Amino acid sequence: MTAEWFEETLHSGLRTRLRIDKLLYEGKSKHQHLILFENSEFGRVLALNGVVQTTERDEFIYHEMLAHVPLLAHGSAREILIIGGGDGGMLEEVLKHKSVARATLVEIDSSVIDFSKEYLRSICGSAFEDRRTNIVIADGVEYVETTDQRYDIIIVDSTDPIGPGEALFTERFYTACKRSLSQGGVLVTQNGVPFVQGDELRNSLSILTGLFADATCFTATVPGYVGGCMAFGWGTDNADLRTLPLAVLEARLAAEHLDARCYTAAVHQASFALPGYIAELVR
Ligand code: AG3
Repeated sequence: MTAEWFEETLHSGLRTRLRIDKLLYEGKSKHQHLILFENSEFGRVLALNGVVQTTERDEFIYHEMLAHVPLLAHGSAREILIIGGGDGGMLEEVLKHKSVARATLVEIDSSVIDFSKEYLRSICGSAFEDRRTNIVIADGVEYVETTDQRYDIIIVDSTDPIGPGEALFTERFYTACKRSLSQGGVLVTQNGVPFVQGDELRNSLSILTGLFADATCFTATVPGYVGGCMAFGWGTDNADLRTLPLAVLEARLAAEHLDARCYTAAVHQASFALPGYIAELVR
């Protein structure tokens, strides 16, 4: 029997294939095509509309970096908003922080949440059942435009800017995020792999630079997102948050029980050091 392969269709001249050792689910929700399979290198792999979203083996890198960097830089974040993130991996990392009083997750596709509760417990744990969790099934843009709540951290854990994710890369959305942040709050965004998605990062950063006193990106290498390191957008009016001394980050980390496997205070600081080809896209 010949093996079946999943082929990612995100980039036009680059196609990655992952072997489907066992197909666990395939189907269509109201918003997108979902596939979940087992792969020898990555464990369970979730792809939406042909694009790998998260895998059991490498999800810790993405979720730790996009959650712990802004939360530990802020130092006392109570109200957190996650846009997207229906797999629950980001929610789980956010809830590890003692300061967090409430984590609101706004997901457009409820089926991703139901599905993750059933198949991706190794990624979401019991995050959906935490008493601080507030799940809202809604359009992320409409939610941030209309909420009265102010958030200390907003994490955009989105798909790429194709299909339902497209609206989450617009000036309209980023402006609404800025409005919904508390004073000194931080917006972080999933901003693609700049080597192959440079225009996306340039576009987001040109908007964030106009909205925030401090806008840049930080990076992490996530093996399942091919093409090099991934960039995360960073926008805040408190420029000090990006230049905290190592000792401050270390003390904050020591006070938490994050059990992190990727995040360290030194990795946090280093993630803001941008290679020239990325720095060029950001200014
Ligand atoms: N969503 C980000 C997927 C990005 C894929 N893009 C890429 N390979 N360039 C992750 C959702 C995890 N909670």
